[in-house]
Amino acid sequence: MEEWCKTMPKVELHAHLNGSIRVSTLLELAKALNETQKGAINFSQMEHVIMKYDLSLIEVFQFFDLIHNVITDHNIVTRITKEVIEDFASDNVVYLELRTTPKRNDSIGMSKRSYVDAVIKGLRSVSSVDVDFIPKTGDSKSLTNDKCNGNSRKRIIVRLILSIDRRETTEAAMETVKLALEMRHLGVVGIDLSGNPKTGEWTTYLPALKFAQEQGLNVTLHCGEIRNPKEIKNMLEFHPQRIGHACFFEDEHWRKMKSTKIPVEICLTSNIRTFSVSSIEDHHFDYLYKTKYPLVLCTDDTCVFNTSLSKEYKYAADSFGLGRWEMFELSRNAVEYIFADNGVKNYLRKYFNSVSKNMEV
Ligand code: 6MZ
Repeated sequence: MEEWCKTMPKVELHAHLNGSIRVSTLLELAKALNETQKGAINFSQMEHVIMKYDLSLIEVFQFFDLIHNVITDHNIVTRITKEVIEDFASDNVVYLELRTTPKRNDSIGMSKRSYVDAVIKGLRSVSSVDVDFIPKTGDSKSLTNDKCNGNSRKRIIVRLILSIDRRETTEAAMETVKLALEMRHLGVVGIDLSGNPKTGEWTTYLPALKFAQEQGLNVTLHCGEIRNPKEIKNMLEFHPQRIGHACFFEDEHWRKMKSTKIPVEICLTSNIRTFSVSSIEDHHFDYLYKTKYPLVLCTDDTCVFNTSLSKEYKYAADSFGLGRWEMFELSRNAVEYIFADNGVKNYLRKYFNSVSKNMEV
């Protein structure tokens, strides 16, 4: 079944760049850093979090700090991006919205802009697969179906979402939104609010998030990753274009969701491993799926949670009794919730249609 899930075309809408770093690259970079700067990395802590199966949210965020420590120059950002794209493409992800927090680090001459430039360089440097990340003018009219085009090379369409970390200031968040607006022609399609849900107040970012929406950027919020009914209610009233997780929703939140139909990015392994949902049988995927609520299966952080999108589909199939056809439809439906323009959407709809005729479902 996992092999079949791998061959199925998939759409990934909730993947954090640095949480998806290859484990081998992380270890290699950590070793190199320790050689040049003795004690820069706490290896035993790193091994502990890599090997540990269940990670509390606190440990997950310690893990991110460790990953961020190895990013000591722009070339490393470029390399991580290139490898992450290659990994998603080899898992047959045909459309990927990759999110990352633009980082400013004066000690290494990195600005938020130069960080995102390094990400874009990573997209350009992939050679094993065609990476389509520049939006076509005129609503992506020139995106053509590979088969019609006689082009047999594998292709992945990538769009970027810039994240705001809940540790940042209002001004830093606004800088990220302005950067996203300036980089729309390079495939930036949205803004995400993420980071440790126990940190800060989301209202700190409201001016930046409102500005983003007013300017036509899509907004997705990490929402309900911990119990915080008031924050969940206020976030839903803001009406983001999508939300991630939705683990601690109460009846009043689901009632609101029923009328707004905000699509939910579901990350099964992440939610189970961080104890945000007590058991897979209790996961809200079941309720949302049965009520035909708009949802999309995603990975969150392939490195941190040792997963892939194929594994997430298999996990859903095993846990909730989905057959091949149901999984294919789940994957196809995700196209409706992407942030890219209608040209890309139409291309993907046609692509899924053509594949459905040849896939054994
Ligand atoms: C909240 C998360 C997250 O931005 O450096 N991030 N935020 N909840 C999660 N679920 C467990 N997983 C990842 O990728 C890593 C950053 O993404 C956010 C955190 O801010 C983390 O530092 P980038 O590419």
